[in-house]
Amino acid sequence: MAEPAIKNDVTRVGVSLGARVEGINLAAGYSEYTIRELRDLMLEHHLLVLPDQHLSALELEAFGREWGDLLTHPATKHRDTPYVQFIGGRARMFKFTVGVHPFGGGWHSDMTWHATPPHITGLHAQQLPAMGGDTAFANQHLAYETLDDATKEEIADLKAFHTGKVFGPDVEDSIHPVVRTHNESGRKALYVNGNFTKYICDMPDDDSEKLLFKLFAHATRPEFTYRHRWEINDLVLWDNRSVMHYAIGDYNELRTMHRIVVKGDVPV
Ligand SMILES: O=C(O)CCC(=O)C(=O)O
Ligand SMILES: [Fe+2]
Repeated sequence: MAEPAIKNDVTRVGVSLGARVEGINLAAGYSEYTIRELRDLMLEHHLLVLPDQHLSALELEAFGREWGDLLTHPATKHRDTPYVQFIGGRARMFKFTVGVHPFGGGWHSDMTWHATPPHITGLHAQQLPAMGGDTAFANQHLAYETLDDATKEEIADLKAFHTGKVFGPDVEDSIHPVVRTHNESGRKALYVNGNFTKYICDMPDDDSEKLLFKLFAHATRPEFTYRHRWEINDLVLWDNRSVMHYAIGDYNELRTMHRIVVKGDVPV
């Protein structure tokens, strides 16, 4: 007998992206069918909020493996497993230093410096400030689709250089297309970000800088965004092929997260 569809328990959380899925308790187990439905919902909404998930780091890892192979991250890992990142700290409210952010501060898609950056990231809220510490997300399909035709034409075949050296001298760099095509939905998305994208290849520095500045500004227009206000035990999953995100550093208290990143394909 087919399992009941979870689609009835899905509500959109933003105009541009995101859906909240109620009625799932991952700690009680899940079927292939549920995973398939979640994958479909991810393709449709680009970000899923699964509230009230009581999972250890190892259980989160096991759930992550349902989506594919997991990557590790050079900057941080959980004490129980290298396949879960432990992200924690006090963002020291508004103490900005140029080029220095709390982990995930600044608009980015995850690990774009990697040869096969993660398709999916999952973040599981452990400890939260009383207020603040939201994460903002921006739909990069909409960002691409709303560019004017001349810009679309200009960037169609461009590639950009992405560096991982912010995480250590031996971390890799990669070159990826400025516009990537989602390998499951076929939809195009803008794929450059202020954290890791250093320059457009085969273009004079000044032109590259101007073009990137223009693209970054457009990509993060508020119209494309959803801002998630976290509750403890929220598990938020997003598609890095479709969205960028920004961890907002507007708090002083401790904020800790468990995180998984699911290996993707080479962006094309
Ligand atoms: O802590 C957050 O809200 C997001 C951090 C981040 O960028 C990430 O987990 O990839
Ligand atoms: Fe991130």
